Amino acid sequence: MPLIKHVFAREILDSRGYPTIETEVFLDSGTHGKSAIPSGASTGSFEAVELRDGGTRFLGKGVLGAVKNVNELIFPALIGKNAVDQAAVDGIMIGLDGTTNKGILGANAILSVSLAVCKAAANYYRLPLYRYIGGLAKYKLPRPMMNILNGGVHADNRIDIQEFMIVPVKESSFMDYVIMCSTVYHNLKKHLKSVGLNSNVGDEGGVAPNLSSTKEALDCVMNSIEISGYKPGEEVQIAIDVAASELHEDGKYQIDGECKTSSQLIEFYGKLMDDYPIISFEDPFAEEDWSTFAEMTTKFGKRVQIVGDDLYVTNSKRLQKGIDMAASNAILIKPNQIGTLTETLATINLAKANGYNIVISHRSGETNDTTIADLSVAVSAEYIKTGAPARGERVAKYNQLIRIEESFGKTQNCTVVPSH
Ligand code: 2PG
Ligand code: MG
Repeated sequence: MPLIKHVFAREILDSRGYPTIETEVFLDSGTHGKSAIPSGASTGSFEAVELRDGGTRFLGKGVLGAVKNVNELIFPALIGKNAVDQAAVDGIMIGLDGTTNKGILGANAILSVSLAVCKAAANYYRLPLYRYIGGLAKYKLPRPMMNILNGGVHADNRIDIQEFMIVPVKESSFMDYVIMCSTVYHNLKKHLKSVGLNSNVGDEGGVAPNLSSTKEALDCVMNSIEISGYKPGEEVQIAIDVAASELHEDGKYQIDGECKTSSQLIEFYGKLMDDYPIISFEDPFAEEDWSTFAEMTTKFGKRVQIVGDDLYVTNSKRLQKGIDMAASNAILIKPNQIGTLTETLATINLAKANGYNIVISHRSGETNDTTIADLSVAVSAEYIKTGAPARGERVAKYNQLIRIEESFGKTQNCTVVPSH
């Protein structure tokens, strides 16, 4: 039984240049695991607490308090504990924190230990992380939802919708998905340059041109699919993350210079679906607009994927409410929204048991930690959303999936099966 010998956290930088926490766990066997925690910009209000120091250092975003909590409180509580018993390890930290939102120790502190313990235990058994988490399952690789055009709070332009993603349609190898998406991405950049628009990238590696409406953004994406030689709808589809909590004001939604009621917004989405091959709407409404989510799911749930991100915040209680109300048919999973691996897996299991699609997701502020790539395979998620095929911290996840796919060819019975 591998016992936890040492836990040590430090402050490092994330992809936006803000501090985040990195934690290393050492076992008595000499094996080791390391994790680094991402950070969101369009965060849901019901997410577990990301502990920041405040004050003036690092513009208040320091995480020395979270680091201290790991080194001085969590480490003593975990020393000598069995690293393989993930639920017990996570339970000890949840108990030590004692709040429902991990507000004392910080979800960033707790998750960093949770993931590093899991990685150390996987290393102890010399298992790939996905296999240690997933066990003897028959695995499939996720399909990428690649964010190629950024708006909302992830970019300094006038596009209201936060993410425009492309999704390969036909079942294929992960490498073929990557080739397809990367081709479209580069043609999008070329197209923007050719029409005199900026092709610099936003936080998640997607371009952030100065367009001013949803339609203009979608036309650009369609154009780049076509000039790449792919048929929109048949070979490449579109997914969007509206991140609508950011557009919600006094019960209405501000989009494309107009103020829309919830039902007008549903109508707007219906029109978008008629005009463009959109297969997935993430957070089409604000995080507390449950009834409109349910209305949209009743109306369009057979036709498209409706994904709850800020709506569920990877929290099984909120997901249960969504299931009871039939508020969506898919969930976005971000481990740092809830703060432990055990709770993340519980939410995934609940979603799967109720027929929801699983989309494993990065955050807009990332690190080179590739845990989500392994997690997506471990739970056979339908999709992974981890940004554009650009920027090291995004590409790190795609590259890890390329490696996993390669290892399947050599070692075992994986199949890549169609989703949704
Ligand atoms: C989202 C995410 C990731 P953030 O809204 O889905 O794309 O953004 O990490 O800023 O919450
Ligand atoms: Mg989102």
